Amino acid sequence: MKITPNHHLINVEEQINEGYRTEPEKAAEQHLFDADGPVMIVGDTAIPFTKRHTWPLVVVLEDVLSCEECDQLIQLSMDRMKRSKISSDRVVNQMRTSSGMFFEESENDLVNTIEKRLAKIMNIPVEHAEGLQILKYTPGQEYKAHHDYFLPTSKAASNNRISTMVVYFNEVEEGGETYFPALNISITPQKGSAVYFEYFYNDEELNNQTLHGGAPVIKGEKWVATQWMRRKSVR
Ligand SMILES: O=C(O)CCC(=O)C(=O)O
Repeated sequence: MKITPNHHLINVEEQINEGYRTEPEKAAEQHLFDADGPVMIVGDTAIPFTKRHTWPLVVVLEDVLSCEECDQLIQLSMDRMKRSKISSDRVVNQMRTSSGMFFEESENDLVNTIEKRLAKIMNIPVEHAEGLQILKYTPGQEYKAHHDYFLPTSKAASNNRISTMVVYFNEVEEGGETYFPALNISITPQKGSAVYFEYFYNDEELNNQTLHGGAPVIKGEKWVATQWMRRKSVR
């Protein structure tokens, strides 16, 4: 049988359910992202990336979207933006003051192409991808530091998130960095670039360290897309 990331994820889950894991599996941590080399080839495009942190893995990628794709996604979402909510219960909270919307899965050709590209980069089958979320921040708006995975007490944790990619649609005049306080990393949005990180480690401490937030925008606007991957298929 050909081993795909999908099979790998399901096998790991089966083993956990059975309470069986070998000593080497317990000790070994693996990255989901194929982080060998400084460039990833996706279709006919070379996507350069820089590792900003290895455990947990935080990678900054350039040229994930073209300028035209960024502009088109802003155009397609701007009339559908609503005040952002948080957690699986979808509640309004001061943690997150941006506005946002979700595209339906493969809602149109552009979204379909981009979902497939992001899944390829994230090295997870597109069936594990939540609908693409678009966020817009105006001055003063932010997303305070949080984890993307659900707490074990949440119903959503039975098919938890395992990795995230935040893609930047524009350069922000001032503020709006994505920051990881536990890792002392801050990423300045560049049009078409992205930050990727994952939290599918055996060691919960590594997962905890992916705490991150969107710093308040001081001047200008900030537009991003967030792609979350789940451990099991969602479509
Ligand atoms: O806006 C950002 O820089 C981060 C967004 C984010 O943390 C998220 O969507 O989970």
